[in-house]
Amino acid sequence: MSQSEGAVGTYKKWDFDARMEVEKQDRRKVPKGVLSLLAFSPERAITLLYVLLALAFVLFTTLAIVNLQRVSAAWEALEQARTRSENSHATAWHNLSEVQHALDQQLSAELEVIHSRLLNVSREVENARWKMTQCKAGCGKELSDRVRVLEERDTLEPVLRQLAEVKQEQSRASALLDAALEGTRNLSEILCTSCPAGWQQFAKTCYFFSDTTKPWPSAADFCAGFNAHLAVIDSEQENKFLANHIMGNRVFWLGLTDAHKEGDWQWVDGRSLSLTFWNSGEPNNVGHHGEDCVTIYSSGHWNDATCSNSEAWICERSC
Ligand code: MMA
Ligand code: CA
Repeated sequence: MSQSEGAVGTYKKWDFDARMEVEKQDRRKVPKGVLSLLAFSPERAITLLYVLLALAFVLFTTLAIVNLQRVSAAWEALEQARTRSENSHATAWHNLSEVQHALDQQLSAELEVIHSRLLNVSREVENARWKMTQCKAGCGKELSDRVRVLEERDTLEPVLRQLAEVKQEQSRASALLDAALEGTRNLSEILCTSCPAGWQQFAKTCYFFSDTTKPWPSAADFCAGFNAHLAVIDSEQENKFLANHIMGNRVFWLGLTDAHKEGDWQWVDGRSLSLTFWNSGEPNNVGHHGEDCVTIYSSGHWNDATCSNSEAWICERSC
């Protein structure tokens, strides 16, 4: 044995020893059952392989069968869905054709109506055309007749013109008459001769001072009976004129009232109250019934008094 061979032999021995040691250690680690399984001969290994192969085959077959079942179930569901879809498709198609049929019928009925109307219209057009051809002869005559009438009217024109002139003359005369009437009215106002007996005249106006007394509404009625109204004062001169005709402590109703609305004084002729001669502290609307009618004192001052009081009164009317 060479030196190197000796070295190799030493190495192999060492290697074998080491492996034995490892195996010893492994045997110590692995449990006993597994150890018995692993401790098999080549024949037993082949048998085990076959068994494993058979097991794998069985597993594969089972899986294949299961999958096949699933596929067939899915296929069946698909088939059912397809049938359902075909059915619904057929139903929809049927419905559509029915609707179309109904529409067709309706349309043809409407077309029938339109057609008959068109026939009527064309008949009417034909009629009108016929009438127009007929008219060509007759209407021409009618037109010339009308022209003749218009021409004849020309002969009336001078007469109509005269009539217009007469009308103008009449309106001129009426305007003159109005002016004359206005003149006489002014004259009568200036002369103012038309105040009734017992009435006083002041500035183209007649006044009546009563000797008796009445409540305000009756006094107003009395004046109306003479085409007059209770006195309405619209100047200081007028107020003074009336006051001068009042003797002593007598008072007279004036045509001033707020009976319709408290505090809203109005003259009986509709004029609004602007110039006033209230006594100091008036109007005070005293008493249970209030004071809605106005009297004048000899001083020329006014007082609101109860309308149902009996007082003398002054009527007024233009001359
Ligand atoms: C007083 C005064 C007037 C009132 C009368 C009622 C005499 O005057 O109060 O305002 O209208 O009384 O009689
Ligand atoms: Ca008063």
